[in-house]
Parts: sequence; structure tokens; C-alpha cells
Amino acid sequence: MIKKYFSFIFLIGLVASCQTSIDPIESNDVVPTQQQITYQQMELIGFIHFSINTFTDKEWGYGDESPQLYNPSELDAEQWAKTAYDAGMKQLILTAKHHDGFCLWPSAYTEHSVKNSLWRDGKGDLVREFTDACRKYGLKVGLYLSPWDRNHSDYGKPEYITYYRNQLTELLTNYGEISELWFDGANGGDGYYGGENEVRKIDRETYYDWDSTINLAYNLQPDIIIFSDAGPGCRWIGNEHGIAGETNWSMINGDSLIIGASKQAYLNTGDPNGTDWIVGECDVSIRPGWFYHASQDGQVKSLDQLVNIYYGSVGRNGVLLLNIPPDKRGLIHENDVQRLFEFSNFVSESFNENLAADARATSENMRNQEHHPNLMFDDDMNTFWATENGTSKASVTIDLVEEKSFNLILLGENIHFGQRISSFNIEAMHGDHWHVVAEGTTIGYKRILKIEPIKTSRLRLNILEANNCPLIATFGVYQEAEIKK
Ligand code: FUL
Repeated sequence: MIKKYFSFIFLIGLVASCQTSIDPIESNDVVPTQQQITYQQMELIGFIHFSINTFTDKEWGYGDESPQLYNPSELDAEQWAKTAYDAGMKQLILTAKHHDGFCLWPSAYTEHSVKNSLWRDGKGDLVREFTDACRKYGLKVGLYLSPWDRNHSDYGKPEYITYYRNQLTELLTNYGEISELWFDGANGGDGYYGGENEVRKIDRETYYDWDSTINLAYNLQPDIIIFSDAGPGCRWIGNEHGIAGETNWSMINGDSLIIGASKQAYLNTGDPNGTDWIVGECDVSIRPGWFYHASQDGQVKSLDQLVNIYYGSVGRNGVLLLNIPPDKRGLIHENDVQRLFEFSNFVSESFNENLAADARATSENMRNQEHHPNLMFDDDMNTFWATENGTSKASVTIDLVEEKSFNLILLGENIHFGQRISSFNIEAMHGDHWHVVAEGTTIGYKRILKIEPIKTSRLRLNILEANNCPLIATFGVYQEAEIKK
């Protein structure tokens, strides 16, 4: 009788444990769209600042520049696209119009464009050459259309908004699929404004009626990622050094953000309680300026600097947008090409071999076999270690099978269900003891931790705090390539 009773209890226990293991994974309320996931997976994208400023040696044109100044001697957009492709970039964004109002395409709505330049006898269309070149190299295309226009006589009046939307319609209608649209936050100030030469200030909250412009963009390009201080697709990371916060949530309160007037510290870290998913985009130039200046040929960022930027952006749950400005010839300068080559070699050498690829993991917090922690060691976000719903702490022990030497640890969450982890550490076994070798707050899509070089065969990942059950898709250890000085 007693035996029967125990078998019955055992059966109930078994049914209960099976039941919990087949519960679907609870999703967070705030999750990315498929477009945002695809966007984030690009990791590294490039920026092309090229316009009238390239020829006037300025960063911000006043708006009174003659279109005739624009005359690149050897412009080759395929050289840009090939350079970007070779560097591992997945998309390029072109400044179709910067603050000076000069248009790189022959817009029907202004004379201030390539059509009045000497380049290609006034018949050129750089947006066309750029989009064709990107597609030839399999790169996605993004466009920057400056909301501030220091050339246009109507800037500051309602008529300018119609002009701006007409231009946007041209760009989003005539050039095939556009994957990203860049709304810069700089707006209002002095300028030429059709010859008035005055200061024009606008109300950043109301003047542009952004909601209508964003709707227009979505109607024309439903999958587009829109960048601005306020998203909605991706957000400015709050600085132009390309560095995300050590804590970086993809969630943030979109309603509290204003294009051109957002709190930079808030943009830098996001918000664990944010109601909107807006990925952080980390923009930075390979040179001090956004536009090419011959005087900066010796100031291309060092490999060391680029690597730190990479760890501070891609390695902190962001997308790195690296600017590579073509010179007056219309080519990316040799110094920049060389540095990009060194950078992409560094990244591919460093992350070529996951030294944990054959590791074995064990955890007391395992939802079921389908979410075994061994699934963290492949490259697939869709196979992952998952714990039971409601867990906020969990540990996994990793046996590297033999001793390995490394100084980089890479982690990633399955963000389809939301971003969850807010505190973790990693321990390594030295002799008979565990020692903490790394600790951090957020993980998100990707987190890279550079640690003191170690040699060990056992590691332990401890998730110390999470807003829902941890879902770890990636665990890798790597030996960083040497940076030759
Ligand atoms: C800034 C602009 O004012 C710069 O000229 C540059 O385009 C940079 C990417 O964004 O806000």
C-alpha cells in the first residue's frame, strides 16, 4: 500500500515536471520587430558623408555655396561599396542632403543640387550611383535627409515641411528598397535661407510634425528602419564617439524623446522599464570630422581606437555606424582603406574560433532538453538555454573539455522574447577555486567582455538578476588577435 502511495506521488511529480517543461516561454511585453532584429544582426554598417562640404573643407555649409563647387574628379561609388563590403559592413548610409541643403540627386523641387554642378555635365545622380553600387556588393542602402536646410527660403515656415516630404517621397520612391532613413537632430540656427542670411529657430517639438513624416516613410517603405533621437526603429546612442552605455537596454520610453532635444545620458543606457524597443545605433567617424579634410589624412583613428569602439558598440548591444568620408576625388582615401582592412582582419581573426565550440554545459536551471545549455555554443540565436518561466537567477557550468587560453567572452540573449538580464558574472576555476573574471549588467543581443588573459578548463556563468527567465543563445570564448603597433 505504502509502495503504491509513493508510486502515485512519483507519477504526480513527473506529470507536474512535464507540464512545466512544456509551458511556452513567456514573452516580455516589449519585444523587437523582425526588422529590428535583422537590423541589429548587421552589427557593423557604414556612413558616407560626402557633399558640398567635401569641396569647401567645412563640416557645416551655410547654404549659400554654389553648386558648381561640387565636382569630384574620379567619383566611384563602387569603390565605396567594395571597401565597405571588404570591411564587413552590411549597409551604407549616404548624406543625400546635409544641413547646407545641397542635394546629391536631381530633385524636382530645388535647383540647389547636382543638376547645376559640373559633375557628369549636370546629368549625374549620386543617389542612383550609390544605390546601384551598394546593391552590386549586396549591401543594404540607407539615406540621410537633413531636416535642417540652411539653403531653403521657406525653412522655418510650414511650406518647408511640404518641401521636405516631397524630397523624402522622391528618395523613398525612385531608388528601390531603402532600409534605413536618418533624421539628424541638428536643426535651426543661422543660414542663407534664400538670401535672407538670418537666424531661424524652430520649435523642435511641433515644427516638423514627425508622426506624419514617419507615417509617410512607412507607407512608402514598410520595412524601413528609421533613425533619430527618438527612433522609432533605432535611436542615437547619445554621443558621437560610437560608445554605448556599459548598461544598454534596447527598451526606452519613446514618448519622452524629442528629435534634437533628448537627454543624452538616457539615450546612452536605455531604460529597463521602457515601453518601446528602439535599438541603439552608435555613430562615429573614422576621422575627427564627418566630412573629408586633407588636413586630417594623418588623423585616421588607430586600430586600437577602432577596436575599443567595436567593443563599446557591437560589444554592448548596439549597432556600429562607422563614417568613412570620400575625398575630393570622390574616393575613400588610401589611409582609411588601409585602416579598415586592418580592422576587419582584426575582428575576423579574433572571432574566428570559438574555443567553447565543443564545450559541455550543465545547469540545475534547465527548462527541458530542447533548451539544453549546450545550445549556447553555436551561432544560432534560435537555439538557446532557457530556464523555467519566472526564474530570475540561474547558473550554468561550462566544461571546456581541456584548458584553453583566452581574453574575450561573448554572450548573447535570444532577444525575440525581449531583453532580460540586468546583472551577471562569470567565474573561472583556478586550482580548486572559482574566481570572478568578468561581471556586467545588461547583455542583450550581444555582449563582449575583454578580461585579463586566463587559462582554464571550467567556467561558470551566473545570471544574478533578470526581468524574466534568462534565455542565453550565445556563449563564446576567444583569444583576441594581436594589435601590431
Ligand atoms: C550631426 C551633424 O550635425 C553632423 O554634421 C553629422 O552629420 C552627424 C552624423 O550628425 O548631428
